[in-house]
Amino acid sequence: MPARPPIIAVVGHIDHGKSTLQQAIRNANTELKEAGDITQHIGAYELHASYEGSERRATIIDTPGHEAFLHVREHGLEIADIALLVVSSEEGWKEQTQETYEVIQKLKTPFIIVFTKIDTEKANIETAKQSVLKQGILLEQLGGSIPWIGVSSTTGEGVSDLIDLIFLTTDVYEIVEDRTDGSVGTLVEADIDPKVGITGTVIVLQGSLTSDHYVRIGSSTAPLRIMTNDRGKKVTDVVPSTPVRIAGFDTVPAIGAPVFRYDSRKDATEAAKSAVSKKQQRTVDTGERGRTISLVIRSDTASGLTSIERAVAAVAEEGITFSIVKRAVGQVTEEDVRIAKSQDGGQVLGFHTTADQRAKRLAERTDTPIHLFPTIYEVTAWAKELSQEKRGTYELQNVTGEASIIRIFEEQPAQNTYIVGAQVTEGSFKKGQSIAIKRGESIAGQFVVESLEQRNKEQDSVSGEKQQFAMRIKGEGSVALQDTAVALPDLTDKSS
Ligand SMILES: Nc1nc2c(ncn2[C@@H]2O[C@H](COP(=O)(O)OP(=O)(O)OP(=O)(O)O)[C@@H](O)[C@H]2O)c(=O)[nH]1
Ligand SMILES: [Mg+2]
Repeated sequence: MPARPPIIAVVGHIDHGKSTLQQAIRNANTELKEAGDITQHIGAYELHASYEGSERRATIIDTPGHEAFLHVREHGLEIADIALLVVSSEEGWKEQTQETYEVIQKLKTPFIIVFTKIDTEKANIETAKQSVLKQGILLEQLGGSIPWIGVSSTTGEGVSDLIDLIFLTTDVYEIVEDRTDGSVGTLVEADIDPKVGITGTVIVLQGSLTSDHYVRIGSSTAPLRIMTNDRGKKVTDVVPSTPVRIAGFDTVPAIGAPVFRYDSRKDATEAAKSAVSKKQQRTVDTGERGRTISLVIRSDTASGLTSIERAVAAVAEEGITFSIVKRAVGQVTEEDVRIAKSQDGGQVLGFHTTADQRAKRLAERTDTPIHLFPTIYEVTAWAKELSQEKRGTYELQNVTGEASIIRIFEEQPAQNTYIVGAQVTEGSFKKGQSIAIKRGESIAGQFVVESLEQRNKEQDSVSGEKQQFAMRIKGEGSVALQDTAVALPDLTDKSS
């Protein structure tokens, strides 16, 4: 099997300097562009370098560090031969470093630890090393065999040593063209380019692609007439381990899927027809009955859509379900608004995209919300707020008791536990029940009643107007004097 250049994934916690490092490696001699944007997609770039007197090539995959993009990091690592696990020497090991490391372990990807930002005032590489050692990762020269290096992407210190280390490390492994399913590569990203239509970024792993071929990914096909490299230049011939952007797909292909090559359009379309289109489950079900929020989701890329799905699933409150009724790459269209409108309370959610004029007009006319967010943070914040709001209105319509908070006996915010005194205004309170804390018009917290006490005796429930009692509650949010505790119906008892 012929050897091919290595594919290197740059992974790690948000803001630890992955994109800047990727640029510094790639452009060892040229000026850095202003980095610092939150990366929201996968990016694949070619590195040309000389190592031990010969010209070498590698493909570097930049991945986002934000927690919402775990799946993008996973895709990146799946095709990588080695990983650069970036750890900021200012911050050391963090949550997404850990999460990413777990993927590296699962896939058994060889990795190099790269301590970034060594030029800054806050940098402390010794502390950063300690944070890595604490994970049981035994670094070279410190009793172990895991290669590591400190770099500054800003001053360039350590960058050429890192490039050497990359080739030194990859040369230990046999990196060959070893696809066994007959495919030529993997799709790493898909988007819609306003000028050339649906495009896919493919990394070729075996054989080659030339401009007279056709490709198929799942049931999506494209001719190879318009192929561009990572610098936007037109190419006609692509060899293994090279990333290439292919324009002209008929439908949006799925990321992570294998790419097959054909000599004629007819062969490609016939194969596409017989390709089983596995309809993915689109509903993000939180497992509880209750309110459903219908969404039409749009993003400029296929991975963006998955990010939206993950973001909304992660924030869904108990009893709230986000149901994705349509997902598509590109701008929000009139048809999207029509579909959202046909659902009770349906909304359009766009991440990193825009809405066309007709869509906006229809949305205004029909009072259908279109929410467009440039970052996944805002998607998460919006979904969180919406699901809390829905939960609030749902439960406040079905309350089984109400009491005013008249004393705070004990506060343990670190454990989210409070012991409060309350006076019933109506209904009843039960041990084990969920309660909401209302402050004015808003919900300040949601808790579970761990224990109830009246006249120094434990009770299972308390009812009756003006009854005073104490309760120990644990949950989320806060509670203060003059708040109202609202006893909530048991969601599992009710069908909605
Ligand atoms: N001084 C200094 N600043 C750096 C260095 N590397 C990165 N930075 C800065 O750190 C910030 C974050 O860098 P990015 O490269 O965008 O971080 P990232 O890991 O790609 O972030 P995400 O893609 O959002 O996960 C930017 O403001 C960079 O300019 C470095 O070596 N030295
Ligand atoms: Mg980045």
